[in-house]
Amino acid sequence: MQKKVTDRFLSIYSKNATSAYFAPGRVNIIGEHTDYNDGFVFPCALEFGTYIAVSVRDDNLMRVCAGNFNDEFNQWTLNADVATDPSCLWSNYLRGVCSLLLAQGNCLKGMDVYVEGNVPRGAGLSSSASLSVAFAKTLSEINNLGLTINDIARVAQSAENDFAGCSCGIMDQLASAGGKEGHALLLDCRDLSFDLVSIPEALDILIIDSRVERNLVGSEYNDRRADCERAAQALGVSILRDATLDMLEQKREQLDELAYRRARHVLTENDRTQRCASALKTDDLPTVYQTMRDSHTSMRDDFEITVPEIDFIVETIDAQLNNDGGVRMTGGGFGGCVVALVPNEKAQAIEADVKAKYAEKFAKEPNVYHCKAKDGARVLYS
Ligand code: GAF
Repeated sequence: MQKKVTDRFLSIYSKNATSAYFAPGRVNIIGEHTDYNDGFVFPCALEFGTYIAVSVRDDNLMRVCAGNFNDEFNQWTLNADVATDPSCLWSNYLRGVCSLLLAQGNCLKGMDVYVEGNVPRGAGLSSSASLSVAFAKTLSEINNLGLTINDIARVAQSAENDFAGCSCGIMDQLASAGGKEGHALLLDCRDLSFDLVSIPEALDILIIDSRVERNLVGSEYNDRRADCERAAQALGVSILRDATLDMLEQKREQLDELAYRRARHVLTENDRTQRCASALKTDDLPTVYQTMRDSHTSMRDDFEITVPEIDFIVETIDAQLNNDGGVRMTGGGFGGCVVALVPNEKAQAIEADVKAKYAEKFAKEPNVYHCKAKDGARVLYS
């Protein structure tokens, strides 16, 4: 892919790219819809991601071309007010990163840019976070800004919030910026501190894409955020991270039923996420698997973000695992992917079984990826 991107740059701009950068997509092992509640998440970076090839210009024009969008071009000048372009939605992730870095007082050089990614789109594996993180990393390196992992994640998240109209939390950007080969990140979304936890070599990370595209994610995602905010208010805290399960039970009468169940998911998920990460550290795999299973039940019943196809995949795999592996929906919900942590030797059989049963029930095959945790955003060459 790296070679493909630099070759495409040469044929599009008739000159060689002088440097290239990469940022990955992510999968979340556990900790769903907790990030925007200042809670805990446990994602890892993947092998798929966004590649960016660049050559610096001697003016202040930013010219970008996207391989995933039929080599569509977009451009803007690097002045104080870089605006969104409603006719070119993918460019807004890049425009947003530029705008925010300029607003922070940074000087940015003009560039010719070619972007192409291989994260499956619409599957909830963070193709958009990998794009904004890759571009923030690119700008940091080209302009010697010295952005840290957290700076890159923050700027990429703000670009998505303010320029792409997605009110996501910070998990995806942080995992993409700070991932480490062989590890998942236990991230505290309150202060963005993280702890790298090694994933045993003997386990495969299986990702099963239901191929149910997350069309409703925008409105449903925002509804869940609103439910959480309403719950926090009724509990007398500014954010659910500051609430406890005891508090939730004591004040149950003051919450509507939905707010109560949404809050119960978030509070129990924070606890499960920390227990899962600690258990992985001490090789207590039964606890890792149980927390994943409980997480799925909570997302299905309390947070109500699963769909029948996703529940079917989880139940099918769980039946095969016989308590020797964990499985749950991953990501924002309403379609997308299931993640399973399974012993290497079981992975092929699980894939074959779930493909056959899913195809029989839903008349389409899921896409299955066998993954390992990989490094986060990086320079490919310069
Ligand atoms: C999406 C969001 F972008 C993340 O910030 C996170 O909230 C996730 O859904 C749910 O855990 O990926």
